Amino acid sequence: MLPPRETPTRQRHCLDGLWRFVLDDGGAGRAGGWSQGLPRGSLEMPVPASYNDVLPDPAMREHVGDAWYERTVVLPATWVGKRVVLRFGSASHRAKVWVNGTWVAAHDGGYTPFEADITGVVQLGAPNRVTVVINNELTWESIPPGYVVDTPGGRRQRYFHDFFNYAGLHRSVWAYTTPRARVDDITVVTGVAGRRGTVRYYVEAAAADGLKVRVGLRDAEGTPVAAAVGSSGELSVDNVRLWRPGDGYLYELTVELWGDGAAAVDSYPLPVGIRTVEVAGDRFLINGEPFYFKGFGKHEDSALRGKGHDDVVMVHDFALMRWLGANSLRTSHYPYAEDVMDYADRHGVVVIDEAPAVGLNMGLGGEDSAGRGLVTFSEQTVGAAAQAAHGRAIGELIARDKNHPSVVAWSIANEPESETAAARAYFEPLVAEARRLDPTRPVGFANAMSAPAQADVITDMFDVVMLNRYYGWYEDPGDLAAAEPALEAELRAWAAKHGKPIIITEYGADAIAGLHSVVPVPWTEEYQAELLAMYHRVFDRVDSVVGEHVWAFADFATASGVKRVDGNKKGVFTRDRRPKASAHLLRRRWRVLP
Ligand code: BDP
Repeated sequence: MLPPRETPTRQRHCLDGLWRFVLDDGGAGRAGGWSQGLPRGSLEMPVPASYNDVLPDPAMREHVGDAWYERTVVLPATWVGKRVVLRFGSASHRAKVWVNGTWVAAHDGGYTPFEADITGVVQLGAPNRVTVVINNELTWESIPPGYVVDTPGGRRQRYFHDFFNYAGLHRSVWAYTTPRARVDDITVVTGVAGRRGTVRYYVEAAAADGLKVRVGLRDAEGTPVAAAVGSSGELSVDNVRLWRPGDGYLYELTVELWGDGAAAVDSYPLPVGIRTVEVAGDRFLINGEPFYFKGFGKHEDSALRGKGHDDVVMVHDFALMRWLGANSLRTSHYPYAEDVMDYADRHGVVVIDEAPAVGLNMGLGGEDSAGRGLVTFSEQTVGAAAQAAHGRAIGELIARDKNHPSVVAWSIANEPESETAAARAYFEPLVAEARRLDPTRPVGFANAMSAPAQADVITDMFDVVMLNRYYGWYEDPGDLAAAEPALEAELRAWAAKHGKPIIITEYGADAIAGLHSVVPVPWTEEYQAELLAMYHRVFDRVDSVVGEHVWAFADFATASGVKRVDGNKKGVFTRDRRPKASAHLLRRRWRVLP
């Protein structure tokens, strides 16, 4: 799916800002026809943002159910004759959209974009009412899963993952135009042979009978380097400048549709980084060279905004990662805003791109033991419906992110149950689907500590071993002397069993910023730093380890629970991005580690 861009043939208009907002507790909105106009109220809600923390109201924070957004928009009269599209970067977790009271779109899944052709319902040059209802309930049919319980205090959401169930219009909303005959999708696959780069391209055009596809590739200075005619083909670039970690060099592929006229009918520019990715034995190769991942699992999370995308937070976070010497991140535990992916492309930051499949493991319990006593994979719990939703989520992730050079691997789940035959049956078709959709990138999943090498029965289907490990925290808390050999033995077991590259996708400890002790004890900054240093000693001894992603970049909000103090405190930075002692330790290591 192509993001909206301004081009010689396309315009766009941003619908971010304050929208009218009404929480709907009992489903009155759907029954009462709020799609034809919201009841008058005084609430306004910023977009993009989660709604939960904007107003200091427990009912807003813990709301379970529908929330309605509405605004008026006037789009330029000059758009007459064009195809007009309304596009949402994300709406958590499902949404329905109306324009002037006519239903135009529905979407399930809180972390991927969706759009609607509104040409037939929009009035150009006049006010239009855009209405959206979003619903934040996690169910046994959604990814991530959850369930809603009735309590004496009202309906409550239960879920099995360790981050707050923020909801809202989390990313930008755009109206944009395309010509009727248009470039609908582009796929590029790049290759390198010596000093020559190749860009294979596939263009899907719509309503474009009789039109020709022309493509042209320019380097970052704007100099044309290759061109071709036809809806698919291969471009060749001599003396190629590769996209590399730390050097996000981008070419631009302009795809045009031409008729007999003097100008292109449609024109769309796609940034292209030329690079290769490959797993060879226990190495992870980018451009044929072994790559070592240094960085974090993160969250889209900040004060007040929740999961709302914010350019200030994004640029600051990337700057802090650079300050530390990090070169990569995992989009734990869901696809991040497209702005983040674009930024990573431009700045040479390597990304493991994760599907929103988290909490598929009742054995881990969940923060308030929501999963206790439940079987993970069954028709009453995570069954065929969730598996289908999971497949769709993988499909939408790959469709959205397939052209990003920064993305070097897909993670199709975080800490799922992976030690049972049911898990294998669940994952087999999903792995096959990910490979079918993208045969060019390694596929992995982040393995939970409860399924060590001898217990896991699914890793053979994947290209990389990705491990989340908490020796010295959930296991042997406070005892690094016991944790160190246990960690090393486990990593060696994985290396011996699979011979694949091992990326440590999580390791860390909670630390309350400002809590210190001479003898490092859990929850202090000293203990967090010493734990990381212990892991680093082990990583440096185990050859198959090709990467270290600390959990987590910054402290983040979670559901309430007795193991969480105002959220998860495993951040190397506080939630407002102040460094803990461990940040300085990582900086000393990562700035010299190749
Ligand atoms: C892992 C999860 C991550 C949690 C982390 C923790 O992948 O989402 O936040 O542990 O417990 O199980 O801090």
